[in-house]
Amino acid sequence: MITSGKAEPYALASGKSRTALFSWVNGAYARERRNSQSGEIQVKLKSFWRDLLMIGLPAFLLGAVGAVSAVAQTEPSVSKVEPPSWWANHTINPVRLLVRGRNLVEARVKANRPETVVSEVRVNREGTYLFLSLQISAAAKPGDYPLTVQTAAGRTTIPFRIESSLDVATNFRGVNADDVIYLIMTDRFSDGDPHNNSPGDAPAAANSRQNPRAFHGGDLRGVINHLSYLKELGVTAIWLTPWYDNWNGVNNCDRPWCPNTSYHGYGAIDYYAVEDHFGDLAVLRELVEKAHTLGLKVIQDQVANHISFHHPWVKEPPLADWLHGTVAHHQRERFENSVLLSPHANVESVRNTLDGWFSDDLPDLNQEEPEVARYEIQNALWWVGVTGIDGIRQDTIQYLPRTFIRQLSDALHRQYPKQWMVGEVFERDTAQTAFFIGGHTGWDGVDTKLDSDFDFPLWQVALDVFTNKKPVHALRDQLKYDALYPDPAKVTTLTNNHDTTRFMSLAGATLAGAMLHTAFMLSVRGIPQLYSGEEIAMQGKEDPDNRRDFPGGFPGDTHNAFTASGRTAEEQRMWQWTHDWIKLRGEQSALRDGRLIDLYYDNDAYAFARQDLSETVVVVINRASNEKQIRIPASAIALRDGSQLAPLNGGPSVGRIANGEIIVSVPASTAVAYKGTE
Ligand SMILES: [Ca+2]
Ligand SMILES: [Ca+2]
Ligand SMILES: [Ca+2]
Repeated sequence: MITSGKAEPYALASGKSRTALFSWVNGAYARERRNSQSGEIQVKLKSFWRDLLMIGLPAFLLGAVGAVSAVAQTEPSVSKVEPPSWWANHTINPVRLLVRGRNLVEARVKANRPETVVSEVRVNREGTYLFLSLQISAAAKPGDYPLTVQTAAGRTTIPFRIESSLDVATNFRGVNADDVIYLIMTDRFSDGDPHNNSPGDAPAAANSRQNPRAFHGGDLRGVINHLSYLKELGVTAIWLTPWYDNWNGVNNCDRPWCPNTSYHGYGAIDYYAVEDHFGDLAVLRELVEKAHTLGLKVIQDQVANHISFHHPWVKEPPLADWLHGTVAHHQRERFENSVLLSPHANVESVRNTLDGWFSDDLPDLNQEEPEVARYEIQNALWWVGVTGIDGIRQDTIQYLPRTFIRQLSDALHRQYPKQWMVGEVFERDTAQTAFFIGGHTGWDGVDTKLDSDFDFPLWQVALDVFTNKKPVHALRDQLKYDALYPDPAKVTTLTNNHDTTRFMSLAGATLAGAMLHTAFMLSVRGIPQLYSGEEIAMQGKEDPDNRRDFPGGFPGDTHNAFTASGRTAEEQRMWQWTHDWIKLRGEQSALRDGRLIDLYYDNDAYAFARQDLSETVVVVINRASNEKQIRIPASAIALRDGSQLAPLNGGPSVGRIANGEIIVSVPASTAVAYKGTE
């Protein structure tokens, strides 16, 4: 009676709290029964009721409040599902879901619809993350496929969708030497939507064009608005800096780089959301679709190596080994990168390079934990699948285990055979960049299968040559190390990027030098990548000065370099030159795919041929301040006596080939191209 009467309110309680309360009450009742056996039942019962009224009732009432609160705390809840959607007939099946929530210990999960089946449920010790594998039937149609998660304390829903697949004819097309890539720093290109400039949780100081390290308002709509500009320039692919959602706050410190923000995008706080300053998934999909309609490909900047210090995983990692260490205990990256190349490196140095946190504030993910590897591979494929992008630029790729790079490359190619990934191996040593590109096996037995990496060694030499710090033959001297690449045509040749000083701000830079630099980069082997603003000879020293806003992209700009009439004379000259070399590359297949053959090199000049099965193009670069006569060994490129070299870009005409050679007179400080003709 006592138990049933007084326990009634607690019958509403669930799980462990209910059991505990019943045992407490039952314990008291049991003691009374024992006492009753000694003939003292009435006294004890009176004593019980008195105690209950005087002390116990308030305590019971407090307990009731606590128990109700315990109910709320023990019911399972779900706050994030990653990935939120997937596809039927996908090469990854089952897909592995990571569910963030509360009170998930001992959770059971089942699919609400028969086309999906749940297995391999795993919950972390804290009950804050649940992993599950979801098998998707080939017959599953696009739509909602919720799952039910159940614990002893209650149940809740895991939302999940099956997406319709995008058309492979117009999406996922990969990138190759037929393309010219244009790098856009989204925050600094154009503000197409002022409504997203100040998200609710962003302090005013985070969004200020006066601070070169704050958000400036550039966004995906701004890129959409200028797709026609890119088409006019002639580039065929755009690489956008990361669009993952980053932290909206401001870092303050007493160092020169503070206050700063995550406007650059390299510190994800959510791998499955679009930065709210840039737009949302719908705008991103619109951007890719409109780019594709114009014949422009889109490359996503992905960052598998590290996350923001503000990512929820930093305080609550899904697994104990999810990150390399914790905020309190982790290695700081020492950037001894060459140890990655050496078979003689000690394991401590290698582990520091692979596991260390960049500048202490970018926590490093542990891809050797299989759950992390699966998460990141699916994340990469999810973005490809939902947007239709054509390529991926993988940030800081050498700090990822090489076996993981191979896993990721394999997974991309298995699902999207044309898909392309270029890795950032920011090294000036060709042995190191070549070590990471796919197509050959390193001393460690690993072929990364990586489609491309950036040619930073040639980038450095070219900057030095065209700012008069090295003889021109240094270009050829560097290119001979192409012997280290399984296929040098697959490297991505960069003019510059958002991490490097702009050409026009280098010591010794001239407009003529910048023009030679661009001509060389657009005619040498590889896949050329330009950095937004180089086409108008923008200035900018090291980060963040090299990330100035594109003129004309922002409200109130009086200078608009998006139109010919808005450009200065110098800007227009550089723009037209860049445009013309891109056009030439597009017209001449040999400039894209042809074999590179050295013809002549000295302190001032470099002549080379690009030759494929259908044509031969000769490029001659003369850095000297006077005209130069260059002797071309025509027989070496199978041009017969009597045939000609026809100028392709306004260079002076030359005579007919005789005795297996021809003399080309190249005006001062220019680059000319000729095509071999009968
Ligand atoms: Ca904006
Ligand atoms: Ca954000
Ligand atoms: Ca790492």
